[in-house]
Amino acid sequence: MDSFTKAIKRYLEKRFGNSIEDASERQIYQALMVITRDKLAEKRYHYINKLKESEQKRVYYMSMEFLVGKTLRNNLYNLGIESEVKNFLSENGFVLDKIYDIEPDPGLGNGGLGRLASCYMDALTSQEYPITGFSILYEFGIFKQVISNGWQQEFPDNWLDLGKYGLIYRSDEEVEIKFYGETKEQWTSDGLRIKYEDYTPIIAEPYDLMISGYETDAVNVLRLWKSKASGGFNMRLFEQGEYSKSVESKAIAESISKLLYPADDNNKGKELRIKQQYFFTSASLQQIVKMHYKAYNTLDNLAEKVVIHINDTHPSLCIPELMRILMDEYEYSWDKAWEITIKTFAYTNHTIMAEALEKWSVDLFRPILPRIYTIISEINNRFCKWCKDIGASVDLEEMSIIHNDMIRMANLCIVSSYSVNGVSKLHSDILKKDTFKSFNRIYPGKFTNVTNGIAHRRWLGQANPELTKYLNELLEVDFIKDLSSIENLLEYKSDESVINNLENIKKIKKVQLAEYIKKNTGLTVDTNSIFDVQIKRLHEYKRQLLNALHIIYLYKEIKYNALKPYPRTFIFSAKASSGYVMAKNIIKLICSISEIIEMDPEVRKYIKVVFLEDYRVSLAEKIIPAADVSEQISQAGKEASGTGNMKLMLNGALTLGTMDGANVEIYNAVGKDNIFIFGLSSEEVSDLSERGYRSEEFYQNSSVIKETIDFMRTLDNGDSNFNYMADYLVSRDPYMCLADFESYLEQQKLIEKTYQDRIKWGQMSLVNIANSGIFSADRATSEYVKEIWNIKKVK
Ligand code: 26V
Repeated sequence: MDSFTKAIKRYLEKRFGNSIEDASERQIYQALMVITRDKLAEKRYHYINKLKESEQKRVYYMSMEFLVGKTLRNNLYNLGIESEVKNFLSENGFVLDKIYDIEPDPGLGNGGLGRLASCYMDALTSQEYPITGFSILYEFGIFKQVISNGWQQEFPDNWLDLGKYGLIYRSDEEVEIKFYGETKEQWTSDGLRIKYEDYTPIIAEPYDLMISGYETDAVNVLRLWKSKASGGFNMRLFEQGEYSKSVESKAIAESISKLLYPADDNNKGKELRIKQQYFFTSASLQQIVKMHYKAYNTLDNLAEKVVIHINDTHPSLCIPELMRILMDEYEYSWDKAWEITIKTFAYTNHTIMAEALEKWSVDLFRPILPRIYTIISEINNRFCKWCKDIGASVDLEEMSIIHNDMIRMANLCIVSSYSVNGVSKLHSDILKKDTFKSFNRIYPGKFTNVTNGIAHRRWLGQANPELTKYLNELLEVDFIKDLSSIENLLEYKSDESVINNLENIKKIKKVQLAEYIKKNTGLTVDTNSIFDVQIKRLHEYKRQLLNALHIIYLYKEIKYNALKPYPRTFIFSAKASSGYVMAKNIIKLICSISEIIEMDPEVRKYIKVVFLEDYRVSLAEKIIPAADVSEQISQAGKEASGTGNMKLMLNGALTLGTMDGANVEIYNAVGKDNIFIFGLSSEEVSDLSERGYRSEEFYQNSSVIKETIDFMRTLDNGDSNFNYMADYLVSRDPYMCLADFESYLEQQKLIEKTYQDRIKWGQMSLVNIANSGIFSADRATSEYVKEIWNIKKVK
């Protein structure tokens, strides 16, 4: 620690010519970021040497997204020096929390998929497993959301400005990526060779982010690739005065890593997206193969020493890229290359929403990646032939990789990987029984389940130090090291003093959140009210609209039926992808409800609606510890897993949910008396869908639905969209909000009643915390380690 504080002082002197007394907060921030990074790099050096010596198998985790969250606090916490640094700074007149605030959230992801990747990096590193993440160094992460008159507006997120201090540039490991051009077959003395001509080269520059583990010597790396033109700008054009043309190719090259695609809901076959995918998969594969060859002088044993994990289909071009490298650069035959390839890849599916399943049109794809296209096409031909040969009555319409001139990336992944998994029991069952049933028939045993998990060290240890400290003293076990030991809390279920203490901690977190709400929205919320929270991407299938409809119902009852409900604060936070009109309309609707209630003194005594803008990891860390109710109300069968549900449960919120995704497993863990379940099951949804769902029938046949929707229309003032949304619900309602409304209402009433029995609620909350052990990312990643990857700790 002494060396750490010395290093900070030295950095301030050398870099800024400042002593700590004269330093600014911004300088302190920079010094802390750099010194922490370098300390981790030094640890990494020892760790990597051990790893190399042991020649053990490694995992490479490929993901277009890693939603890392702020790094500084996480690293100081993991290094076990947070309180010393805090004291050192406060002795010198600085507040560590204010320094933390300076760091931008590296928003290199859209939502659950990207956050999961980061939780897994953290958990695997804490358990000393050798893993490297690969992704793109987006210059602009997920947009900053500003709400203006209720409508979402998007602004660029220039995170590198202040975020760059955590990165290490590795100029020695640049690689070249080839686009466009033509491939030619050429007979040489060694046989048939592929010659690739007239291609456009792009350079991939590597930047490493150190990933620390909790109380361990392990340090893993997240490698982020940045695109750069090969050869800079055109000097001749520049001299001729054609300045903008001279830098054009540079700008085109750099556009590849410019921006994270801010949509997670549809795949609108964009050229730039294909380029991003190939750019980072090719760069990563080239590096993996090169390192392996250097270590072993052969690639024959690649599959024994390497697992490449594909996080959703976005990195699926890894597969043909490995085939290409093996055949074109290392002269392997097709058969030998294929044998290695199918033993190297494992794939996780994260969605069954048809719009999000990736497909590329052949016409778009082939000119950009001619050689890769030929390889995919050959994989497909051989796969289709194999299907016919085994004589299975298989459905090639459903299974072939290329179909109707579209390349189906999930099919490519299934055919080319040794393992395919879903992310919750229900989701994995749906994959096997429905989405990929024919594949499951011809590949028995290939499909498995690994239920998602969360990094509890961040989501409890760091986000809720008050609860962590209390449980530590009470339980006398190190549940931060091993979350399963948190079940010891169950012993205190009947201990009223424990229940009271938990309630007091919840209150502290609610007061903190209320301050944030006041500061950011101007709204004053009652910290004795129920904090009812729905935080996640805005998607119709997640049904924020159902939640809004319930609030409209309450408003009507308070206003016209003298209902005096127990006070509630409904808290929303969500980004909509920029082209998703209906999602933006739902945000507008929620904001309009909030405004109307705020203007009505009769109503705002009881209910308030808060929409917090710019949902991101650091905001989630503030909201989750303060939540009483966790809204997990997706249409059954649609949410692959959910992970926010687990984070909220761990912090003592009670789930109000459908039997969907991991909610089913939360239900099994806590038992029916400690959760509020409503709505159709996924089979019932399918049945109703098949029979033909008509929301208007629900409107006509239920007086509460009818009255609520009719009332909703009266709120429309021309500037709002109540009428428009009412029409949508009655005429379309694609995710069956109306079908589930009455059952939702019933559970909402039960919540209100139960909350007022403070002991009962406290006990339920305690049972939730105590049973959250299975949702640790340590458990989830251990399953990947044992069931899929077969790797060992670095000792
Ligand atoms: C899809 C697409 C489609 C093309 C445009 C860009 C883009 C970007 C991301 C995605 C991913 C959608 C899949 C996803 O985020 N799934 C979520 O994964 C979580 C972690 O497994 C899981 O908890 C959520 O239930 C699931 O929705």
